[in-house]
Amino acid sequence: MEQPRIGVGVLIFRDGKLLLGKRKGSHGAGDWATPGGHLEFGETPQQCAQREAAEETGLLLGECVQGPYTNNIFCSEQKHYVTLFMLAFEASGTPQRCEPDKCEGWQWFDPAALPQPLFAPLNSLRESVDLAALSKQR
Ligand code: 8DG
Ligand code: MG
Ligand code: MG
Repeated sequence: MEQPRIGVGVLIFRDGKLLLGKRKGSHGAGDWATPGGHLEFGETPQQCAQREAAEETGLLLGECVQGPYTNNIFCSEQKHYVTLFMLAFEASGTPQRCEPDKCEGWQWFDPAALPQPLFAPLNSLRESVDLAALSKQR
């Protein structure tokens, strides 16, 4: 059994909409998730958010705001993640599918009308906080 790991999920808002992509090729395939990934040695959560957003979408993020965290155990995969969510209200560029083997494509969604199914950390987040309120927290 692996040790718990730290994931960073990036909530990128533009005109009140949230950027999500459909996961592919890894646990949570078919689920809608934010850009994100593993916190690497020596990184701050903000640096991780900016790096993952750039790697996965090509978007260049401005300053990020610390958001809530979630705790998720993926039983069938024997994985345990604590996800630190970071909020970004400034992102320049148009989202690109930079990792076509990992994502089926990016789309903007109204936080009040998110698609299903959601990746477990995002689903937990939605159960614990009001995403529409977060989207106005700039
Ligand atoms: P990396 O090797 O580039 O760091 O990771 P990745 O290839 O981008 O993998 P990922 O599956 O997108 O993200 C790594 C892990 O981070 C993933 O296995 C689970 C965890 N993770 C969370 N929450 C979130 C989230 O909201 N979005 C994303 N994309 N990953 C998350 O715990
Ligand atoms: Mg990722
Ligand atoms: Mg990544």
